[in-house]
Amino acid sequence: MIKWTKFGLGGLGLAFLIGLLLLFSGVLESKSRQPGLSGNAEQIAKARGLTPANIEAALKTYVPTGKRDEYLMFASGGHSGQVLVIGVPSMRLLKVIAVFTPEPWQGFGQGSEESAILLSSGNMTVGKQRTLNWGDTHHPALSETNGEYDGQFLFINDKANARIAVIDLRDFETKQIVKTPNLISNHGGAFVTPNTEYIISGSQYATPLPFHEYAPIEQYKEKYRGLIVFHKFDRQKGKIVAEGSFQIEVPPYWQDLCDPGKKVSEGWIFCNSFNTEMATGGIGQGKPPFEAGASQRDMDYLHVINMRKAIQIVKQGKAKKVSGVDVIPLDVAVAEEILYFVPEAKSPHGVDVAPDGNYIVISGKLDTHVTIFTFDRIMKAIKNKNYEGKDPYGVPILKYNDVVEAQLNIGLGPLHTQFDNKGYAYTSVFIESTVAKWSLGPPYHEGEKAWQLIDKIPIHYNVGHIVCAEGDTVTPDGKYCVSLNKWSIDRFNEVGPLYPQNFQLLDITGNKMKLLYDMPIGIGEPHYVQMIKADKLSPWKVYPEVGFNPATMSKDPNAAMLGKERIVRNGNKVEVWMTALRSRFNPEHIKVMEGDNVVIYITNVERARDATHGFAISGYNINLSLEPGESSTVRFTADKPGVYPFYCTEFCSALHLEMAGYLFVEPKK
Ligand code: CUK
Ligand code: CUA
Repeated sequence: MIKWTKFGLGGLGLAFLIGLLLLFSGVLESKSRQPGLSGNAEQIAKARGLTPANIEAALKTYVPTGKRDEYLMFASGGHSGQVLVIGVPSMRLLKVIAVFTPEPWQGFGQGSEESAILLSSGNMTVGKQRTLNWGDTHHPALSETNGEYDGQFLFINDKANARIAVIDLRDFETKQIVKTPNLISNHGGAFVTPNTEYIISGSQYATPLPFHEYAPIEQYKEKYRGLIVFHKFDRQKGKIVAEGSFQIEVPPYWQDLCDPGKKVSEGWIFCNSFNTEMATGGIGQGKPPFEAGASQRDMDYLHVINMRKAIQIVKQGKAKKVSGVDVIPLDVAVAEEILYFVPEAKSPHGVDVAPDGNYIVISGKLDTHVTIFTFDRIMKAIKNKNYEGKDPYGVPILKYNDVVEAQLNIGLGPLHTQFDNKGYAYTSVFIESTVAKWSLGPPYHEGEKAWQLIDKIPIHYNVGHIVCAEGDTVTPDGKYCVSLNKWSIDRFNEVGPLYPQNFQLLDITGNKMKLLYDMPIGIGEPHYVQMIKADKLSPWKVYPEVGFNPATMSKDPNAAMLGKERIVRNGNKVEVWMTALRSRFNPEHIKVMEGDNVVIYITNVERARDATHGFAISGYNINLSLEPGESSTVRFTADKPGVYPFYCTEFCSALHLEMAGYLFVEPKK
């Protein structure tokens, strides 16, 4: 039994909440014996064992049917290689955007020529060609204008294969996959500059440069290198372009996350690193394993990069072409003074530039502190050439005491930091499984000190990243944060030894954080997420024209159109122009000979919202998704004689089952 009065939740507020529930639950009163589903709100709450805090959380997160969420999260889908779109505060999953992995429902990599080209464009270009069909997505980045999310594009990296994908937020589909030249893997990406001129990405595990060259581990210091990559983005084209893209060679420390400067620090890039020890592992040869070797020193180096100057240097022709890309060699980067190091706490992970652009927050995974540097101090130290010394590659190291603004003890294992609109920062604390709230800079609130720990909330468990509403912009919203937890242990129904991840929604409107909701994630291990105000997005409801090709984002001149359906044979090539409309394909019979090359151009000529058709051919491993207006192409060799039904795979109408046809493949005589 719950004694409502026992909870100190602000009597008035609570009475209001319960009143509200009672008001809406009168209709539910009945004598039915279904505990938890019958009776009034108070009875239901009692039967289900809900506390007043639970009820408050429910009221803050429940979004009734037909109503929209205030924010959308774009979450990395981790190993799934995809991107998840989730509404906040309801935490409803709205979409899985196919990015690096075939996705049959969306017809992605499942027979459509357009998606096959897209997927294979990210293949490694050296050695045996393999179509990569998975990705390890880590960091989604929304495009920005003046440091604000503009709702136009989303970028995401594939750590496993050093790729970056571009998603257009008009149709929420992947438009480009770029294999980063010279890199095997990348971790510190994708991060955008405040006007999305560049998408930044950093290597993680140093490899010989260029990556396809071989060098034994004994030559680690001489031959292995890291890279900071600047992909030039052409907003008009909606594509990453080769012209203007460049890279900077950096020492073989394992570069981790980056964050571009904003406002005062715009034009500068900050990247973490660990393994400045240059440990090379070799546990089998009696050497210290990486985990020990790479964490011997107390300090690693924050890389401070003058991006504007780097751009000039490339323009002056001082870069070297490696695999066709401009790479600023390490010695040039040193000589031209575009790279500096700042000593940072042991085994750092996240680096996060605060909304004002001046504070730069670093967290050391094996430390209990967040460390705050200021851009002002860094600039002053650089100007005065006040160095502590140089690293083995000649990179100047600034004096820690010159650039540090504050250090704050928040708990063991801080990783990533986000910001709100009230002058607070929120840091995920991995080892401790908490989120810490602390005051960013001089006090904004009565009774608080500068750089003070304000609150901590336990999470469940092992938080990696944290995201807050519009948290990477120059004007974060506050209101919600989500703790992106690696372990869920005892939070959900058990589903075998592989547990879901756990996204925990936090209410950050009050002085103390409140846990509102747990969302299990049963697909991949998401790392980072960005959260955008939903009204900044204006996606298409249907494709703008019938015959629209999402790969070119324009009407396809060759699209099949209503009344122009036909089958044309030319030698052993058979071309089919087919339309899909509730509830038929036209044509319904396709007759070809064994060995013919078949091309089907197919258009969904519908204009009604949600009237999507599928197109699957049995035995040929083909399924397309045709959204209203969309035109797509399927190309295959009819090498399996027989009779193959094709049919619509979306339950589009009452006569959906009748939306079918036959492919006849006549055997060769
Ligand atoms: S990383 Cu995964 S928790 Cu790739 Cu941003 Cu920190
Ligand atoms: Cu079209 Cu089912």
